[in-house]
Amino acid sequence: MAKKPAKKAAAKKAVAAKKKPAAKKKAAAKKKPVSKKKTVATKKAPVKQASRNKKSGPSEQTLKEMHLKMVRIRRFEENAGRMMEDGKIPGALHLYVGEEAVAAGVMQHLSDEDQITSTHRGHGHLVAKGGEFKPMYAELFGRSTGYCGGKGGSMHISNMELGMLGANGIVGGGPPIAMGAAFSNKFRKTSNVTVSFFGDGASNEGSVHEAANMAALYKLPCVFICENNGYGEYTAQANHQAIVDVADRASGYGMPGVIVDGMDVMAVYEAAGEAIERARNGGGPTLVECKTYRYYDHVGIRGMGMTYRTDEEVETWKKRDAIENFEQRLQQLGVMTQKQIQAVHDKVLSDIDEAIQYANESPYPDASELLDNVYFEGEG
Ligand SMILES: Cc1ncc(C[n+]2csc(CCOP(=O)(O)OP(=O)(O)O)c2C)c(N)n1
Ligand SMILES: [Mg+2]
Repeated sequence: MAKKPAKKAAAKKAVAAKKKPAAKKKAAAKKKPVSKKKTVATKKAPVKQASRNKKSGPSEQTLKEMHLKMVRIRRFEENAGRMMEDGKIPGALHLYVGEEAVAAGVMQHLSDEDQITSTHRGHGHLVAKGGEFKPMYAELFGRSTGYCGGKGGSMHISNMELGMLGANGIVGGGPPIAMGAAFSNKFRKTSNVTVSFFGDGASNEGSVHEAANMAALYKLPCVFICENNGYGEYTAQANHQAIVDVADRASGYGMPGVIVDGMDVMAVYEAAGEAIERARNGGGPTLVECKTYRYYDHVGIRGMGMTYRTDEEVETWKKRDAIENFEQRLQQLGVMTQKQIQAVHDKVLSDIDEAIQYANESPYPDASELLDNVYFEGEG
């Protein structure tokens, strides 16, 4: 894949975008699936093109684990979304369905000692990081047996033992936390890596630019994963930024940028693997942009009935479904049979039933615990 001066390309695109009449601009920016991985690099921050190395490719065990992670995320999410809309789960849930390959491919490289920061769309990140269904559902139900004792809920769920530094209701809130954790890892001379997930919308936030700038400056063991699903709430990417590829911004931070097909778990696994290895070995941060898509609305399954994207667009992306396509690939590779794949789905569904029952039967936190773990400065 050809290297290109990202700065020039971005500037050209910005000029081209200005010249286009609004209708044409919208049509041009219609969310299209990417089919190939591309590396963006500058003279200052060169990066080698990630190439498939068949000999050292993922083992059968790794492939099966990534498949399991994706199935666990999807089933967890579908059930959570339904329960939210049935009024059993309070608050708003932002579902990750469609984007599973990103979390599964990245997390496959991380141990519990490595940390992540998540987003408002964060259940998939925690599931892939090793989160268990029971304390996750209990947290969503607001019960004391949840990961945060029922006080965090969907958008503030965290678990330090798993290195999950937190989902975040503040768009762009995660990267500065990840940068700080990476600074701590470097300062303490650990070999841990911190990965920060954020969306295309979040990529416009000042907090993201500041975190990326400092991470590159100090060559921190940090990886920035932009989950570009083409929308920030109901605003298409073309209406919230003048660039098409968020990875173009990497050169401005002084780090390599990589674009990867976020619907292909193997591609994500490879690209994330290189970036994480570089970070672990003192090579500093990378911006990995995963082109992906959320199947459901911004919030929940039924959503709010906003007309901001076409059914055809959704269907086009669903044809590239990360799980279905990977399952076909697993069978072609002789790694799993259809029967074994079905058994994975069945087991995940029965684990979910058990976890929902557990969450339902768990108590709410006691009123006396209301101010536990609440930190404040000053008199009180
Ligand atoms: C600082 C801040 N601004 C605005 C919002 C409202 N908000 C919630 S989600 C969202 C869109 C985020 O888009 P993106 O980062 O692409 O993530 P996605 O929802 O697509 O996964 C916005 C604007 C917020 N929660 N925090
Ligand atoms: Mg988005």
